[in-house]
Amino acid sequence: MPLSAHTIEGLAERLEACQLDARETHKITDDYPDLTWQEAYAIQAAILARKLARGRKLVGLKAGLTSTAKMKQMGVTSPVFGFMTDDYAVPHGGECPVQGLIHPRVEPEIAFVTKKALKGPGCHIAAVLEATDFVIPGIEVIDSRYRDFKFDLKSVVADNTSAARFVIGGQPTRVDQVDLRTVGIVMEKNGEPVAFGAGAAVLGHPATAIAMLANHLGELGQEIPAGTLILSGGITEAIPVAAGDHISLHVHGMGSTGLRFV
Ligand code: 0L1
Ligand code: MG
Repeated sequence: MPLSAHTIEGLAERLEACQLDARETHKITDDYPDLTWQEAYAIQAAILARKLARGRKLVGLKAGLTSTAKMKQMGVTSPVFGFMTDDYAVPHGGECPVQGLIHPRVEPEIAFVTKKALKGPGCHIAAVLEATDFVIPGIEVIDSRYRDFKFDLKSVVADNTSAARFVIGGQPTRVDQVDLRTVGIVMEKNGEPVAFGAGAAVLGHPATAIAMLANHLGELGQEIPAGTLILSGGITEAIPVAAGDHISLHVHGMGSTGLRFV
């Protein structure tokens, strides 16, 4: 039986409370094994609505599970999508208190900023590149609200794809100044390289993730507005972090960004 609006609101309240209190919970599908994708995204949308109602601002969108290897491993053919509000943003080089987080991990990403709206269906890489104002290095801090970071895909969609914090910085770069497939990245933890890769790890080209987001939103009658920041997904596996860790991300030709966990 489909979940009622009341149940969806209650599940959103539970997941958001766990996020705000930095405590774990059990998976949504433990109680609702027949959860549909539509219901999972409806729970996520209800979490966003709760934040906006309290005066939070939507500051970005994200694609997750975008590395081909991880998608194969999880048995999915499409990434998952989520959002970031203003309280998720960490200043370039700034501090990120771990107190508000459960079991944070960091992912190296390429962030896109659009200058034109993107609307699916039928959105493709060329349309994304044409609509992109600039790309910039970004680090996403993910923090599943589920016990031991263990989940299934619909539960993780409901939990806003584990979104928690992010930082962007470095050199805003036009897409004709960089080959986003071959661009190399190195992420360092306390000065030691811990993750390396190239843009092509994200669906062959990070712009593909943005096109898939536009197509996903198109199915809901929505679009990616001009001026939107979008994290295109982790280029490598996520790296666990703790208080005291300094993380920096270097993207060839695009500069560096970083943050310190305190
Ligand atoms: O941004 C991401 O790739 C995370 C998507 C959700 C899965 C996870 O928490 O690893
Ligand atoms: Mg990510």
